[in-house]
Amino acid sequence: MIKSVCGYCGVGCGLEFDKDKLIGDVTYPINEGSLCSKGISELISIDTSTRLLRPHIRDNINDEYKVSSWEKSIDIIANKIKETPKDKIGFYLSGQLLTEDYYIANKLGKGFIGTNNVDTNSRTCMSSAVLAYKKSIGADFVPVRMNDIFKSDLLILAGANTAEAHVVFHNQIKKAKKGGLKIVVIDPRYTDTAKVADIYLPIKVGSDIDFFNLISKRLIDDELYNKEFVDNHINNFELLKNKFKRVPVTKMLKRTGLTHEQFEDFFELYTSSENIITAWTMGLNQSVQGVDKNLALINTHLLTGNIFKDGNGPLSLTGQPNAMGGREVGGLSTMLAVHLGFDKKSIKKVSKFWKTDKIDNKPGLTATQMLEANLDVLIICHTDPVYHLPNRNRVEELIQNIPMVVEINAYSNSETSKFAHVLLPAAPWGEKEGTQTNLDRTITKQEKLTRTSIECKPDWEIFKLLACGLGYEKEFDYANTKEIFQEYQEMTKLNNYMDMSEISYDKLAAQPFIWGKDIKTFLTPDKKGNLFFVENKLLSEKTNLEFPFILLTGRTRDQWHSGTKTNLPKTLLKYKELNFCEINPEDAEILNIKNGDAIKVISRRGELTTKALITDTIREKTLFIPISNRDVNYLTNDLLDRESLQPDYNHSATRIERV
Ligand SMILES: Nc1nc2c(c(=O)[nH]1)N[C@H]1C(S)=C(S)[C@@H](COP(=O)(O)OP(=O)(O)OC[C@H]3O[C@@H](n4cnc5c(=O)[nH]c(N)nc54)[C@H](O)[C@@H]3O)O[C@H]1N2
Ligand SMILES: Nc1nc2c(c(=O)[nH]1)N[C@H]1C(S)=C(S)[C@@H](COP(=O)(O)OP(=O)(O)OC[C@H]3O[C@@H](n4cnc5c(=O)[nH]c(N)nc54)[C@H](O)[C@@H]3O)O[C@H]1N2
Ligand code: SF4
Ligand SMILES: [Mo]
Repeated sequence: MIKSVCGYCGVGCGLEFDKDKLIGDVTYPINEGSLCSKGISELISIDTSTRLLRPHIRDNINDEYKVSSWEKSIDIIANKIKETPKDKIGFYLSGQLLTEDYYIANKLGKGFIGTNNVDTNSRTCMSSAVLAYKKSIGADFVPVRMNDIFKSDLLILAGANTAEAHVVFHNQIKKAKKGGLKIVVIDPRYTDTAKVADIYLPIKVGSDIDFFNLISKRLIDDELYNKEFVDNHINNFELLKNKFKRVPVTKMLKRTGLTHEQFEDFFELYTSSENIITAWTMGLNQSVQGVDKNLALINTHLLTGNIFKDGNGPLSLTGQPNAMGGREVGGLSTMLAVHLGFDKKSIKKVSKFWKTDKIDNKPGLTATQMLEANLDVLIICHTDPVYHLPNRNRVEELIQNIPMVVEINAYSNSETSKFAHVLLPAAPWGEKEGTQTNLDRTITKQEKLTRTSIECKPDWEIFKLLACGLGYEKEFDYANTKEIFQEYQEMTKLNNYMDMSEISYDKLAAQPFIWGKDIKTFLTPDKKGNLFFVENKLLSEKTNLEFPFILLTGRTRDQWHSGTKTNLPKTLLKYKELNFCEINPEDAEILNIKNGDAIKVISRRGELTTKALITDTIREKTLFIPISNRDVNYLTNDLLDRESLQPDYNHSATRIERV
């Protein structure tokens, strides 16, 4: 029997592999033996006809790919990199890479090629939360753990659909509810998550800042905030108090679409709850004001003092299995490594550690900037930007201007593969080993369960080959993932709150490690939390008579994003039709649309054809299309948050036509 961990979502469930069977690990603290359909079906996805099994190359994206050798393919890429100015090279990584993969790619890009254009799809996912945590509590540090729900009185889920996106955690929420936990769900859709709520608040899309500001203002006005905590541990209180004197309360409540009674019922529960966790995900992060939405939410915890104690705190629910580990390593272009930035001192420390003098001192391009930056080489690994970036028609135009696009993928049917020149076959989950950090800082180990397909290589090894092709054999002389992990462990000593040196790599699979367990104070220089006054600036795309609907996009339980691993003929667990667009019955009636009708959804940027699913679980004038519909981003808007540069995926103005 081998113990390993699921490679899908940020919950990071432990599992056991016995000959050819996968089951949940009953001794594992997070899932206690249970797995969701994705975890159970991990093995199925290793063995499908759509695996990418050999390197492929072509000169032009209109040509057919030809099978190539590793040697030749790496040569072509290395030669191109050597002749390209470093600021014209980009690495587009993924929160699904293992920590060792991330470490090597980051070291190669930032440390030796000398470009900080090393970013990740987490930019489209977590970057607003990263920025908000840094601003308010001083570091990209999640100060709550999932198990805290058992010590809490109230769990608020804002823009998070745990029933479909963090399934096993959702089961734990249901268990905690039996023990007395109250649950509030804030979502424009009455989701499966909302079904377990004590109070469901059908908020209007994009008005979460108003909602959280209403809470903060009331806490201050009614003197219900924690005065002692604020006096001793919090900055900017007077400023916030003064700013709140002039906010238009009635207008704010109106914007949320909630009634006075709904808010009062909620506020009564809120103020009578001693321990509170507020969890959120894409409903807040993916926004032109994603950082501000996070800050408005975190403000409430700073005012009440519901932070850094059991059963309390602002809990960002990371989506991908190792988005957190990637951030720790330094996989965002806006940081260098181990949570260090591009200040002189940090560059000096990291240069010394890596024994290099090539590190550039300014942040690199973000994933959401790379395609329009006239790059000459773009290396994409474990993610599918043509599928996942907003405003796809423009993405397709831009990617065609890049002379060399390299895609490293374990499967052959991504959308990006249509625009690449070189395809390199990676070994997927089960065929490789390495570590990952889940959404609440638990470091676990994926184990190799089956032989690696002959020509496939783990992602770290592919970056190592590339490093060697560029002449850095000595600096990238790793024999296995353990050696890389141990170097990374050593590196975490450069950051005073992140030391991971006590972990034993060999014991990790059986004994996960939780880092930062003892951090119970703010990580800002003055050890105080920072309040920020933020306002809903209504910056998202406006609806009008021509485009009267707001489009939401999001997860369904059994599918993983583009579906290369989950939308397979052999996967028997499809509990939901994938091709649909939810629409409210009143809107459908006005448009004379019946359930199942073929419809065209159109935005200013593109269109797609799908089927109407009429349901009163969605607010009027709002639509929902699951992201397993690969065409979804032909519709979405490429507006970005000005600080995090995360896209405003959830607020595109659209209209519907019957086909
Ligand atoms: N099954 C499955 N699970 C997954 C994934 C997957 O592909 N499939 N992906 C993983 C990843 S990478 C991520 S990031 C997470 C995402 O996890 P979640 O964010 O929980 O999932 P989403 O479905 O994107 O939707 C979030 C909710 O936000 C709501 N929402 C939209 N706009 C607003 C708004 O303005 N305000 C509020 N309050 N709510 C709003 C939507 O209606 C939706 O129900 O899931 C992870 N888990
Ligand atoms: N409209 C809309 N767009 C969105 C979102 C949304 O909510 N709405 N969410 C955004 C978010 S939060 C995210 S995280 C992104 C996700 O978007 P992507 O990251 O593009 O989605 P995936 O389908 O998970 O892509 C992972 C890729 O890695 C490949 N792969 C699998 N295993 C391996 C391996 O071991 N090695 C390598 N090298 N490759 C492998 C898979 O075949 C797949 O092509 O989408 C973003 N885009
Ligand atoms: S909840 Fe997440 S980690 Fe757990 S089995 Fe499901 S996909 Fe895997
Ligand atoms: Mo994500």
